[in-house]
Amino acid sequence: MSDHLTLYDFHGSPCARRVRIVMLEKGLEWETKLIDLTRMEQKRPEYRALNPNGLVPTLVHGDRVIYDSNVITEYLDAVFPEPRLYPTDAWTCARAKMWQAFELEMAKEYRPLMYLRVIGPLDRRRPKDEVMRDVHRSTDDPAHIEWVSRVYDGTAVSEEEAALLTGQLYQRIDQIERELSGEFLLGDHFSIADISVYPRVAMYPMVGLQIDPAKYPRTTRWTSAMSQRPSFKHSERVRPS
Ligand SMILES: N[C@@H](CCC(=O)N[C@@H](CS)C(=O)NCC(=O)O)C(=O)O
Repeated sequence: MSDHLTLYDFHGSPCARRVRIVMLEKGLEWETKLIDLTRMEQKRPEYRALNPNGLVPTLVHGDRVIYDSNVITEYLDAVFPEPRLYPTDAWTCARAKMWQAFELEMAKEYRPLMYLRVIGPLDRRRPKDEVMRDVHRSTDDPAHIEWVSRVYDGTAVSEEEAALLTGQLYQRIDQIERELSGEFLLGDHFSIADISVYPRVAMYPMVGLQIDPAKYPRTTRWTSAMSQRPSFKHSERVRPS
């Protein structure tokens, strides 16, 4: 089997970024194929043939297709074990995976705000019929079509709902702040837990949520240390530099 790696990716996708970080940590090279989430390309039949969930990222390794960022990172860690990013000890590995589960919950709270505050304004730079034409090119699923229409109109998420989601997202930072007892989420060891959670936290400002260093000193220390790591820096862009 060929060792060629192709990542289906999109700018600003925290889920794809954690895969980029893992590949950079392991010194892997890969090809990038962009899936434009603002045009709902993730719902196109040809992409869903690779990833039935219609979400980014998907990794193709030789003739193997792997989707879901946590599945992909665990697969990469098994196939390219150096350096190990998933702890080998059962309890430490369980703790790392609980951070991944935590991040999956954060993602549910984050997604509506992303559409309200980022994708909606981006869409509105074009006439609505143009945006809707692109969506129809990607999918005929009425749920997705309706969602894009509401995102365009700014009615997908109400301000009341946005305020509740904001509260929940800050509770997540409260938890990180409470649990950060060392340099990393698992204490003294850098691991997949940091790689899984950081990309989401780093995107808080994008949806208008600032992380106040006075209120969150440990979280701020952790995010700034992580952001200096070469793999984290180089993963900011979809193509490695
Ligand atoms: N659990 C999945 C979630 C993937 C996911 O939600 N991806 C986002 C980008 S970070 C996406 O494709 N969003 C488009 C959509 O919601 O339709 C994973 O970790 O891969």
